[in-house]
Amino acid sequence: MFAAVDLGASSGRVMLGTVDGGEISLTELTRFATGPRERPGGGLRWDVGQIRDSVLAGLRLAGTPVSIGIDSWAVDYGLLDSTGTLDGDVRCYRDPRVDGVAERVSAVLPELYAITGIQHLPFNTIYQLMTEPPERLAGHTMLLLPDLIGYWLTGTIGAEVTNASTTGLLDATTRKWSPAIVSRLGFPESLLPALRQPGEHVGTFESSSVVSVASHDTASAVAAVPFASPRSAYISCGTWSLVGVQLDAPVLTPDARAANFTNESGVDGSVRFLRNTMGLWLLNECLRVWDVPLPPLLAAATRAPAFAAVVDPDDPSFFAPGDMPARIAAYCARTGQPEPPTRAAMVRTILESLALAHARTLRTAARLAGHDIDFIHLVGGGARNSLLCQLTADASGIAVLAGPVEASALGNVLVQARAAGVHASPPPAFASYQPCRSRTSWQSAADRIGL
Ligand code: ADP
Ligand code: LRH
Repeated sequence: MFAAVDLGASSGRVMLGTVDGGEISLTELTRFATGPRERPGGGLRWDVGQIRDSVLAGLRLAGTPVSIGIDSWAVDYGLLDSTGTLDGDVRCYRDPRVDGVAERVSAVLPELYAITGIQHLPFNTIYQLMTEPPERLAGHTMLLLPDLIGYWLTGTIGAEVTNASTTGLLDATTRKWSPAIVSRLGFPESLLPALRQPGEHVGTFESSSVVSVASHDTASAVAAVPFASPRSAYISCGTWSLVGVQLDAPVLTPDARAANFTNESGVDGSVRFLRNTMGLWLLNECLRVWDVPLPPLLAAATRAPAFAAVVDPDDPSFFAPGDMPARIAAYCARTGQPEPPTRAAMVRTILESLALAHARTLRTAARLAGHDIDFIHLVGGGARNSLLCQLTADASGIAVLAGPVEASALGNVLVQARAAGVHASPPPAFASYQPCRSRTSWQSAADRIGL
């Protein structure tokens, strides 16, 4: 038995994974909300104390698993002082402190993309670190969230490489911290701990080994994609939609940079060549305002008329937490479209807009990777949204294979099983959606907002 701690930006869970005849099954031991909180006086933080306590409570229900692995969302970190104590809060990547920082770094380091291959996202760790006062970095060690939780379990320090690749400080070719970036930006070398590979034993918690899995949740999710062919793409769909393909080597070309594609490190030296799209965040934020359950709303959205309005999910106005329905209404007004008249119509607008963004990004991925896409594997919580799966098939003209839902936890268990010498493979997709609506209507919807 293996315990997988999987921390998503909307919920965290501790799962127990068992492998029987090569097949993994998961039992959910605990699930808890993780979402960021506004701190009095300003600033968005994660409540890492509560996350740690919930993880410990979940692990207590796990008995004595062979091993424990931890994965979470990327880029966010805590700073340990010289006594090994967390100094200050763990800020959320949606905190506005990073506004304008990326432009400053580009001026000093124009070759950043050529070194790291990492998509320009304003919240990458490199930009967050630039906002720290130098005295907060001196004598401190940066631990990404799964490494921080692992440190609290084992007392050992390290940086798992798949998640380290999201920082914007790792060289995509050597898969080591980039000395050029660290020295040019003046970060102390002691800030970055030694790298760890997925599958390494990193310490012990009670009587269980703690194994460094693919600790970036998206790396774990992609490790669990049951690829139907080498030319299949994936969408890891939860708070974000991570849309791309798996490659053997990074693509660091000016074209890839212009398309803002990222080359994150995956297991076994693979590269996750993908682009972030805003994802189900838009829907979650609407639900938070409306305070209603999702399933009946999705049923109503299935019956709502198509293309009431369309939005660009990556519009910066949707990034911060807040009144999402009002922001979507404002976007529609700005682009000369009627406001979706009902909640169901609003949900349909969000899902059609996500499907369009998925299709657009997949077209770019195919162009940059130099091959057509046979199937789209849609994994993560979004795989439960059959309307989104069907719309994605329709908008792209490519069949969507849905599932697994708990892809990150499964990828987490896969790496642990392998480290223990147990053969395991991901479960197959549980549903498939064939494209069945003309793509012309999608193009005219996209044309409305110039996409
Ligand atoms: P994260 O790891 O980013 O927290 P998940 O992969 O857990 O995200 O996916 C969470 C999303 O899954 C929710 O935001 C919701 O939109 C979707 N989801 C969860 N349950 C259902 C359901 N019953 N039907 C449709 N969608 C669902
Ligand atoms: C998804 C994810 C994604 C990152 C974002 C910060 O949970 O890890 O891959 O870009 O969160």
